[in-house]
Formats: sequence, structure tokens, C-alpha cells
Amino acid sequence: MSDSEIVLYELDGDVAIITLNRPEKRNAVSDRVINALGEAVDRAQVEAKAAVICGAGKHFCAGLDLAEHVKRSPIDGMHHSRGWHAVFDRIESGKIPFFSALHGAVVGGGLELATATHIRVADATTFFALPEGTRGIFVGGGASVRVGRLAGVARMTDMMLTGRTVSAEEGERWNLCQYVVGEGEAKAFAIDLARKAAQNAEMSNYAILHALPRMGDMSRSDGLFLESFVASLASSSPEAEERLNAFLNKTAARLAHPSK
Ligand code: 1HE
Repeated sequence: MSDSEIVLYELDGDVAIITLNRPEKRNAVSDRVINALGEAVDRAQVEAKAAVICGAGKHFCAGLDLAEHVKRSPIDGMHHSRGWHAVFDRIESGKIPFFSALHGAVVGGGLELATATHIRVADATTFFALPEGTRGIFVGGGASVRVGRLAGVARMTDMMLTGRTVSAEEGERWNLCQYVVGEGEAKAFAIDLARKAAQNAEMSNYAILHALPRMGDMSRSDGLFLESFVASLASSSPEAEERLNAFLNKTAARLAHPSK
């Protein structure tokens, strides 16, 4: 299978759809997969306004390709982990929002990939796990930072010490995903969300992706100051003026109650 087949890339209007395509190995992330994923992510940042990452077959992603990891020197292990960080950082801190459509196993590096995306949609078959302890290794694709912050260190410690699996519903309560949908519905749902996000002002999306997480890490006073700064920058753009006038002229769509 060539690199362009191991990770599929498709552009659907403004939305890039990136599919891990190694179902016979449950989309385990080999060196080739991480490289091809990095290329697809970079292409999406240029061509699309939002992107969806999903997995072919019965599982989103079984994590690190364990077959490639049996013998790695400490330096190679460090380089490997930093390579994953580089790709996942480009997902989390790029130009466009990333959505993940989850089903089946979202485990180890698969959960690390999912938590680098901004919005995670899980279908009813989804389960989350961090089995690194069981395998005699440690997380290396960013889970210590991302999963620990989303779910809390106590829950992550539990997942790693006991190897427990966490259902989609429980995962939603733990912030591992923001949406739970019916079996087989995650991809269409995530694409729909991505299309909506792609219609936002690009500056608003950029501020959401880059300013929000930084503000969360700042003191209250610094966070509020930066919020004012970003707000004034965003609202002084011609696009903001156009969109605000569209609301006032009654040409912009109205918000609807969630039940509608
Ligand atoms: C793999 C991998 C893999 C499957 N690396 N080959 N991840 C894990 O510890 C999860 C390991 N995988 C599983 O627990 C199960 O495979 C699943 C629950 C995901 C799916 O089960 P199932 O019954 O559908 O599939 P299977 O029969 O276990 O696997 C099908 C094939 O995929 C089989 O190969 P085959 O040649 O015998 O057909 C498996 O060996 C292969 N396979 N998962 C390599 N992960 C940056 S650090 C991140 C650290 C981690 O990610 S640790 C977590 C690793």
C-alpha cells in the first residue's frame, strides 16, 4: 500500500476528510502512517477551512504500531515521540479546526490523535483506553498533556494503571469527546459540524484555536486582558462588519432552540 493509500485525503467543498486506512491492522500508527498523516494535515491547512479525521474499518485507531516498537534505542524512542508531537501539534495549533469521528477502539496513540483534534464525535461503539502500562511502555504522543488536562490526572492515572476501557458515554462525561451519536453516525455528524465551522470568520476560528487555550493557561488578569485585545482585533475586521450588518439587516440566519 502506498503512502497516499495508507492515509486517504479527500476535499469535500471547504472540508478536508482524512481517513486512516489500515483496517487490517486496526489503523495502528506505524512510521509510514504518522508521516502520511502529517502530509495530509499540512495539505488540509492549505486547501480547506476545516478538516475531519476518521478511521476505515471497525476501529478508529489501535494506537502505536507495537510491531515497530519492540526494539528502539532511547534516542530513537525520543525522536519517534517528538515526531508524533510535531504532527499532533500541527493539528491542534494550525490554521483550521480539526474534528475527529470516532468509533470502536480509540486507544493509546489513537486517543492521543483524537485529543489533538478540537472536537471529538464518538459513536455508540467507541471505547477509550490507555493500555501503555499493560504493554510495558508509556504514553508518547501527547496524552500526558492533552488527556491529563481534559479528563484530569486522576482519571488518566486510573486508565493507565488499570488498563480499563471507557465507554463513549463515560468518555463524554470525562471530556474525552464532546458528542455521542448512534452507531455509524460519527463521520456524517463530524462533517456536518466541520461544514458549520468552515463558515465562521477565519479570524474568529483562528482566535478560538490559538487564543482560547493560551488564555486558559494564563492568570485571570492576563487572560482577560488578552481577551479584550483579541476581541477588538477580531471585531475591527471588514468581515465582522459585514456579518454584524447581516444580522441587523435580518439577512443572517437566527439561532434556533436545540430541540429544533
Ligand atoms: C496491531 C495493533 C497495534 C492491532 N500494533 N498491530 N495499542 C494497543 O495496545 C491496542 C492493541 N490492539 C487491540 O487491543 C485490538 O487489536 C483492538 C481492540 C484494537 C481490535 O481488536 P480486534 O479483535 O478487532 O483485532 P485483532 O485481531 O486484535 O487485530 C487485528 C490485526 O491488527 C492483528 O494482526 P494480524 O497480523 O494477527 O492479523 C493485530 O496484531 C493487529 N494490531 N492493534 C500493531 N497497536 C506514541 S506512544 C503511543 C503508545 C500506544 O499507543 S500503546 C497502545 C497500543
